[in-house]
Amino acid sequence: MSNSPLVGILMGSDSDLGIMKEASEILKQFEIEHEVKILSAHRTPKLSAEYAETAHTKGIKVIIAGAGGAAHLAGVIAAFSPLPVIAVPIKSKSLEGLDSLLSMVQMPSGVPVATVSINGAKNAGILAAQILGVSDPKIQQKVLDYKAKLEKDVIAKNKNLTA
Ligand code: RP5
Repeated sequence: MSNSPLVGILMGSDSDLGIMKEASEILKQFEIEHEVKILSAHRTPKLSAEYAETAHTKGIKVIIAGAGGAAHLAGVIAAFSPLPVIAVPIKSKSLEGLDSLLSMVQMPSGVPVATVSINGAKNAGILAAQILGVSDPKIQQKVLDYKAKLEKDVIAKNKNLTA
């Protein structure tokens, strides 16, 4: 494993950690170095911009950003960073995460973020691994192994069906 983190996992609040840790867990499974930070588009806008402007100079290759409600974190990071940004809409208390999803997915032309499903932090981690795997055969092999395991699990479930 490289010592320097390749993926930055950001979240708007520590209240997002319960979901966002799933991105960290799958990256650990793929043995991909990553860092985890709380950064808010609204509460720490300067720190968010600073992180986005400098992450690529420190060896980060992909950023995952989770936020809930008026979820502008991924968009703000994408505005300042040349890196691919994966957005995770966090399920909110009032609107079940639809507000988060729409805040993230409806980016203006020219500033994309790749938005996964509501609370889809695990998929965000897998997508980050797939992006890294394009230029790293070892990581790509781990993704292929993961997919083979998915298939094996479904085949086993079919064998166990009794109905
Ligand atoms: C967003 O507001 C965070 O991403 C979080 O999902 C939501 C609520 O934050 P807290 O009030 O729990 O800190 O910025």
